[in-house]
Amino acid sequence: MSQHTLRLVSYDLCPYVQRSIITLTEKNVKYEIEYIDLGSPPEWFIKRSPLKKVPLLIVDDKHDIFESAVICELVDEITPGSLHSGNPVIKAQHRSWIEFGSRILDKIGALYNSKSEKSYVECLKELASSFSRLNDIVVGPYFAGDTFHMVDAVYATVFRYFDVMDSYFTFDIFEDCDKVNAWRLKVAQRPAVQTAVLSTYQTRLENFFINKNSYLSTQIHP
Ligand SMILES: N[C@@H](CCC(=O)N[C@@H](CS)C(=O)NCC(=O)O)C(=O)O
Repeated sequence: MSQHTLRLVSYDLCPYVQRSIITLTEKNVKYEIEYIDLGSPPEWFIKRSPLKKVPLLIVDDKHDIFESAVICELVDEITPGSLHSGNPVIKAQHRSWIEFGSRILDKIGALYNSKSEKSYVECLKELASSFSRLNDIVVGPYFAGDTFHMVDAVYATVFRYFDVMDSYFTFDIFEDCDKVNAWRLKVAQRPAVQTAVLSTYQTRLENFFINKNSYLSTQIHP
């Protein structure tokens, strides 16, 4: 429940939008969603979004809130309960790993934009190393044990890429990461995670990869 009217301006493939949607759903918040075409964003969006990025949360028709971390924190604060630990140090630690998750998203972007096999393989190695590092810290079944936190929402959007990309790889990127792999499967079962994307997500993401004309595009055999 929230006393505010919330409108989430979104792009259907955006992982940062997804983490906002997961947070809104987990916190049982009523909101409207508006998808825009990022390739040709409407004029009103360019005016309202200083970084010209989604997600943008319009609160009470007048306050424009940008940056997914800020949006998620706001949604958490204006609703009962919290997706963070009550312990400030643990909360800070989760926020640190949320940053790490955003850097993994950067690496995923570098992967699907890589033009050469060499840089593609380099990105895959960096991703495998990030998951291996995560494996040392994950408690299981969720990041910090039995409770779903905001950090879990962030990684759910990271893992979703691999539901589509796994079939392009000749190896299992999670092979040596038993805890991360179990965590990945666990968050994928969460209803808020499942409903954070449209039913067309897989096909749209695959087409997005194909249109990149990158090394990854050549690995796709639909
Ligand atoms: N740091 C931002 C990243 C958001 C972001 O990169 N959004 C992408 C779509 S996934 C975007 O709007 N890109 C449009 C652009 O860069 O022009 C956040 O956490 O909200």
